[in-house]
Amino acid sequence: MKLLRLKTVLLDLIEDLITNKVHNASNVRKLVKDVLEVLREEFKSHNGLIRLSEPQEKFLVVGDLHGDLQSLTHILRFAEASNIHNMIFLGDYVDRGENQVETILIPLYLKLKYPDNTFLLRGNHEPPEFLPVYPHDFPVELRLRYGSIDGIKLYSDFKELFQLMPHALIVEGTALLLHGGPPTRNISKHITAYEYLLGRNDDERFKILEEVLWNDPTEDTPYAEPSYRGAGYLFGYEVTKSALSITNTRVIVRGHEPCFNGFKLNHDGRVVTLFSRLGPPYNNAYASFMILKPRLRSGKLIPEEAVVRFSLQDL
Ligand SMILES: [Mn+2]
Repeated sequence: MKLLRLKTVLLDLIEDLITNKVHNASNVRKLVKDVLEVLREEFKSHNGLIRLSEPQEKFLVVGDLHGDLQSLTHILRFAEASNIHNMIFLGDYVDRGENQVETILIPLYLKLKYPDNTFLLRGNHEPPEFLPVYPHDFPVELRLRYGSIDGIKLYSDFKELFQLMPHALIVEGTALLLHGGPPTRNISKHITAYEYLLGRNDDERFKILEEVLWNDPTEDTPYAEPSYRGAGYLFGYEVTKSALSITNTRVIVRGHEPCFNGFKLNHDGRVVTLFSRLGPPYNNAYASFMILKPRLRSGKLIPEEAVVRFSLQDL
């Protein structure tokens, strides 16, 4: 396993990628195509669900970024200073924010350089064809930056890339990570984690992907109710309990919802929501990320202790 040398990566990124390559459509297309190849190869083996054995090293988990390059840089510097080599992103890299192109290119670059240490989950703003999202100004931003011909080509490369992003990740015995939430359907003692999180046929696969990308936790019902978002469901603590049991994990870590204090807990601390961006339109006081430590099985996971918060003053 190649160790992530963030100091070098950051220098590369800031000096090279942001100042030069990012302005050149053919460089960006090459980066996207190279990452596509890596993701295509990986998808063949995981089919949408990544399973990692209990980690020997720390993992840093990043929530929604939505174009916030400053927060992303802050988080990478923290990882560098703390000697953390593994990163899991929970999706929603793009839409909103003037730096949304950089904010997705940096995780892609990390994936290319450190494929075994970097995991890029899919968010609802990396939408499947059947589930459009609003606002979705990413394709507009690509056209503005690279012109309409290259911008349209690039967006079509990105769409292919979104299809290959994993839907969920299980850290064995520890955590279930996904963008929205666990599915409210097909809950049974006999279902496997693969069937539960990916569906047992094409029809289920689409419905479950919608839930995984769009669901939010609620304290108002133990099971499920329709979501105010018009897609996905609100899931109650019974769904959380079942999802943890089916996936043999202890906590669900997800993004998707803005949090004024950077993060929030639901269902007795068994659902952690991370929001890793600052600034408008949410103007949240804090953003956050989370550190998953190895050998959690023997100790107690205290979400409040694992979450690191930061504000605009820290950037
Ligand atoms: Mn989202």
